[in-house]
Amino acid sequence: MIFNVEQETLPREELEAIQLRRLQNLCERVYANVPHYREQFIKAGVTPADIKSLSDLSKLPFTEKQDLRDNYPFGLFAVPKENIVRLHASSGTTGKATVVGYTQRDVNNWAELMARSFMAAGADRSDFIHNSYGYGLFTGGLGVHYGAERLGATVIPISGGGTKRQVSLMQDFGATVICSTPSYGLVLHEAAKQVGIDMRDLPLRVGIFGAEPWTDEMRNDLQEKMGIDAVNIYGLSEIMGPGVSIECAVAKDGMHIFEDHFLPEIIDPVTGEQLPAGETGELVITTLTKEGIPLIRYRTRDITSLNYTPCKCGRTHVRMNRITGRSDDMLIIRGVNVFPSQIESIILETEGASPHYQIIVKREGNLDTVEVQVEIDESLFSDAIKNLQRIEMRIQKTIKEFLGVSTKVRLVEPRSIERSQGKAKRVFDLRNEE
Ligand code: ADP
Ligand code: K
Ligand code: ZN
Repeated sequence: MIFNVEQETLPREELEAIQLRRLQNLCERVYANVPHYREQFIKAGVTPADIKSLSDLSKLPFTEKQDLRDNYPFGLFAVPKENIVRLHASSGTTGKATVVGYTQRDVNNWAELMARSFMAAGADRSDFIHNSYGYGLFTGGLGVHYGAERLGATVIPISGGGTKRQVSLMQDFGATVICSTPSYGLVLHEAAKQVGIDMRDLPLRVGIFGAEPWTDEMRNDLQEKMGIDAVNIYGLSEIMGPGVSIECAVAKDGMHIFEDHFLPEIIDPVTGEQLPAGETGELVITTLTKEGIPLIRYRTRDITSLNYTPCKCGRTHVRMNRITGRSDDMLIIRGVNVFPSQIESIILETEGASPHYQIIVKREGNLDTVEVQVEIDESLFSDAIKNLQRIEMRIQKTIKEFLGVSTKVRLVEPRSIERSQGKAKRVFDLRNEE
């Protein structure tokens, strides 16, 4: 089931022709209307007329989060302020918030892309969509909301928080689709158990999880706990919000990027060179249709790779693989690069460990130390200390073996790690604090 069959199954040649036309138009728009871009183009010695093929993309300057900050709040907007119908701001996971603006057309396109996303995930107009993404400046809530309405489904705008009530409303209203961060999915499941609801007995059948990195092991866990198909959705406020890409339920193997609206590249994050298809690096996206705040070669800081092989579902749009982390998130521990998601995979594969964890990095003398705190599975809580120590040792040993870093793994009591309503904070890097 495909929401926009024509656009989502375009032969690549036709797709690329559309992309080129839109890229040329984009360059003209930003050159004429955004002083920052005109300066950057001039500095790079390029004019809109130099973009004759898609490969000319690499002549264009990158845009970084810092550029949005330097032009805070509205300096990168490409239309008169009265044409902006909505503002959002990024959640500021890594510093000061950045502001984005949408024209009516941007908002309409976003709704369509989210409607496409729902259908890719296996939802349709008969679904009841329980939307636990936060409503407000964060793009998650409203992005999902308007997409669900465009699809013609029934949206339940519950937002984050009040977890036990959420669970009973899911039961009362018979939600069939849940949208949340994967970590909040776990929190919902936990609350359900506490009030005596087995989520597998609910009509729920699809979970659309995103907004933070997660792993295939976490997918299996959520699918098992809720009796659903769980798919990965990706987006960022600078580019649009949720619905930049999503996995199809048919393959569950990488997220289709809606390429008629977004032009992706993978670059080496250090040299900025474009990498060949299939290689892993930083995802860079150019917005092809956005009017309010179009972005040229925006460096997402997210690490992934692109898969151009045809997909079983019939969509021709390229797939991006699961994000292994943000380049900002990568921990360098005594010279070894580690992504929190790698540690997550190991924890989730260990029997007796729950998926609730946090990683605390400190510097003692000149040495980095890592403590991984993992909640014990409730069923094991009363077990002999000896068994618990065995679990700690197993995780510790596996991390050392697979990631090459020594850590101290500590099992902690069930529910002792703080639960989040949105994006979970897993890493506490205290190395640069007194
Ligand atoms: P902030 O940068 O303040 O967190 P956003 O709310 O716009 O602002 O978050 C976008 C970021 O969230 C992405 O750049 C990415 O790092 C992360 N993200 C979103 N969806 C996913 C996903 N499915 N998997 C991994 N990370 C994701
Ligand atoms: K409906
Ligand atoms: Zn597919």
